[in-house]
Amino acid sequence: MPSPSDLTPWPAAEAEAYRALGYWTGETFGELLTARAAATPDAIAVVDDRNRWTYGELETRATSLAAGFLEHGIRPGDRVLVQLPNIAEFVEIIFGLFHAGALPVFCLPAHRQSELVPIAQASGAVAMVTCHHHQAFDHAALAATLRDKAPDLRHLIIVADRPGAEVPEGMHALDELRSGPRELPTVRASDIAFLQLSGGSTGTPKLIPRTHDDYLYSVRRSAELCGLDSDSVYLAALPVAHNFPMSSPGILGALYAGGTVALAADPTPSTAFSAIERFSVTITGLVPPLARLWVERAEAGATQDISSLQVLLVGGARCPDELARRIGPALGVTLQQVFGMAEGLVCYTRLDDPAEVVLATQGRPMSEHDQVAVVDEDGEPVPPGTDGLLITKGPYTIRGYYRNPEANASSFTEDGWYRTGDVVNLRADGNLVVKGRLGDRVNRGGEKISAEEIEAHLLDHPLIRDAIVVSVPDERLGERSCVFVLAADPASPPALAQIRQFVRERGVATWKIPDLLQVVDSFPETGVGKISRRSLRAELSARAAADS
Ligand code: OOB
Repeated sequence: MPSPSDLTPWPAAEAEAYRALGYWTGETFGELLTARAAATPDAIAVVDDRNRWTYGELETRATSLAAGFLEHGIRPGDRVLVQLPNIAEFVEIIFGLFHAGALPVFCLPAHRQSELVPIAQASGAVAMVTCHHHQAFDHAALAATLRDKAPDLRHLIIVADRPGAEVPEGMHALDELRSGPRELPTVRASDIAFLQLSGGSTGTPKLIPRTHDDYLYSVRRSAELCGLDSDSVYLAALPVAHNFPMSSPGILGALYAGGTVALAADPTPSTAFSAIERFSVTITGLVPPLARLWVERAEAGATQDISSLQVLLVGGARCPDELARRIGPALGVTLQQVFGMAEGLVCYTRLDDPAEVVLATQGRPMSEHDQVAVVDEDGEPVPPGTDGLLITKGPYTIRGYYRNPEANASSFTEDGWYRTGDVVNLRADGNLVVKGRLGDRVNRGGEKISAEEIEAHLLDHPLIRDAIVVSVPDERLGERSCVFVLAADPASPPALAQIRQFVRERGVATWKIPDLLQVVDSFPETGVGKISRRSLRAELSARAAADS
């Protein structure tokens, strides 16, 4: 079982208040599915290219998997890495784990060894559920490598490429696990339900423990604010394990509302528009670069009928105002901006907000009991209407990372506020405008890159003496990554293709591979005796932005 220190609790008085307000209801995700399956067993819960399951079927499948997980020695409280593409099995698997009281650790399909080894180690995961192949990548082989490097990782469970297809020796096919009914453990809603990953963290991964109580509240509130009901069909176009398609309002919001979850194999307009047409999708969520692709395709005249789509959420990175204005007319939808983070706080524009608010702000906190404050670098409040750093606490924002006291010391104030690192402007009407970020993170179209992580890899390259990674504005992605390099031998500087290949071979997620390279003779002086990489990054970033 996880030790209590795995979860930094909310102060007792606040926890009591959230219960008294009816925010934390004591219901678990497993109980939610059981209740929905009892109420509307024949309603369609999940559809993808190959499957179509009712709530009754989903519940049967999930309880059967839960029995199998328990029979294979996965115990309540155990952590289980889940790395899957957008397939219906993702839903039955996570509910199987919820029913078994085990904790999914949500990994993304693009994660590779360099992300997954530290995640496996930090979470102490005993099992991994993954697919065999996806987009020409052998995930089962990756899982085998992880098993060699993470001693606790004992069970590898594989979703076979086709039903009945072979999986590598020493691994279990998911279908083998399905087992008869069995008594399931009692799960407490105040316990951790799963671990999410913080975007762009480095070193010991920042694992985010979310409880059933707090997360289900955020799901319920999101479903309300995004207008979900039992007729809603939510399309998971973004990678489904990410917090945004999971809960804003996401697949969990759709299931909470008794609606349908549809999964698209990828978010490109051709695949996703076909899914919208086929499954009569009513709502989905996208990062801005994808929203732009969809808008461009629709403006050019799409062949598919996407008229069922009513609401498009856009978030994960700042949506340019110009793009925001085109979304409604091009796609025939109501735009809803969302500014959220896996640590908790989620802000939405409301469906009935005036156009100015929807087009130019990232909305306001979803809970009346979210506390937000805008402060300077010393933690002092800035004058109203001035840009500053956003800090927050509330009924679904964590008070600490999982087993990571170091990150807790820097990311939380002594009185429990989470330092988002985002620079925002809080308008008089309560809506936030996101202006940027403090620190060393590139937000590449919603995918976060830690500058420090990539620099550490680059410093191992024989042709590189020193390297600094900065973000450069990019019309499509919002930001891209640029590496400034001091060559080990100025006569033979590295080429971009070489460093891209080097970083790829380090086994990092594809979006982290540097986009641009600038070889320089020296880094700018910071004016302080000690070299501050942070101020160097700021300076190089400004220079790269001016050049681009
Ligand atoms: C979402 O979650 P994460 O954990 O991958 O990233 C959170 C960070 C925020 O701190 C902020 O820097 C950035 O992503 N961000 C935005 C934004 N939404 C997120 N920056 C500007 N404008 C926005 N609308 O990205 C996430 C989680 C739940 C819902 C939506 C996004």
